[in-house]
Amino acid sequence: MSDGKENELAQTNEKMSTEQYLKQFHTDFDPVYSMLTDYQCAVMEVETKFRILNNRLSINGEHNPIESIKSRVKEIDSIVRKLEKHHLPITIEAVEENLKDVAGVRVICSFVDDVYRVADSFLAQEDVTLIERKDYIKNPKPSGYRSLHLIIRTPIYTENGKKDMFVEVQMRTIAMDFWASLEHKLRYKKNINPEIAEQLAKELKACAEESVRLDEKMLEIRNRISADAAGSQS
Ligand code: 0O2
Repeated sequence: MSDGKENELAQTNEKMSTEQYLKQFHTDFDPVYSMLTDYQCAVMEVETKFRILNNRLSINGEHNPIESIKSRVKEIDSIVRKLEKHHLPITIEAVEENLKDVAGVRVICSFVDDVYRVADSFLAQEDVTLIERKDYIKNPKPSGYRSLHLIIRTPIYTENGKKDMFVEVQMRTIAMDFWASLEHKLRYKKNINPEIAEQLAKELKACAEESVRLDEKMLEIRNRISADAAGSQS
């Protein structure tokens, strides 16, 4: 966005309601579209890095560590609501400086050790700068949520040159992803009876504990299969 436009939005901030902000973002769409496209490019760059790692880490007869990759760019309405929640001005500058999860890439691995192996190789790349790491696998959230969260900064190359972008990477196993998808439904369900919600949250917590055991057992079995295969070759 040009400085003029940026100031224009900033000056009117105090007077506008959420609906007006949204209307303005939708009306003044060109710079917003350009910003969202930058985030889309950052998502593509990061996805490509993971796809390359998936190929490289599977040579020498190893399994592919990545099962699937899901990506998204946050919708403009959610961006505005998050800026408001944090009492930030509704400007593109404020988005780019403060919101680190506009571009999101979720990497699903089969096994827990793959999550760390892929994360280490990704973070070792010289154009990937780690900004923040939250290990909810080693320290699950009270809900039972497990994932490795990385906020990174990486460049994209546009027609105007290089631009560093924040990307949030969530890495987890298939079991963790299965759990998180269902729990997310409960978390965002409106008009649910509070008693039922509490009961379901308890059951989901128990499922999260089961899924820890499942991940551990699957890893152990995979290691025994590998050890047996190595033994029969020698
Ligand atoms: P959505 O709809 O998935 O995008 P912040 O980044 O400021 O929002 P925080 O707590 O610093 O908040 O970030 P954190 O803990 O790294 O979590 C951010 C994202 O992780 C969430 O994004 C969820 O995607 C996921 N997450 C975190 N905790 C849980 C949980 O208990 N259950 C599930 N299912 N997902 C979780 P959003 O924007 O909240 O939601």
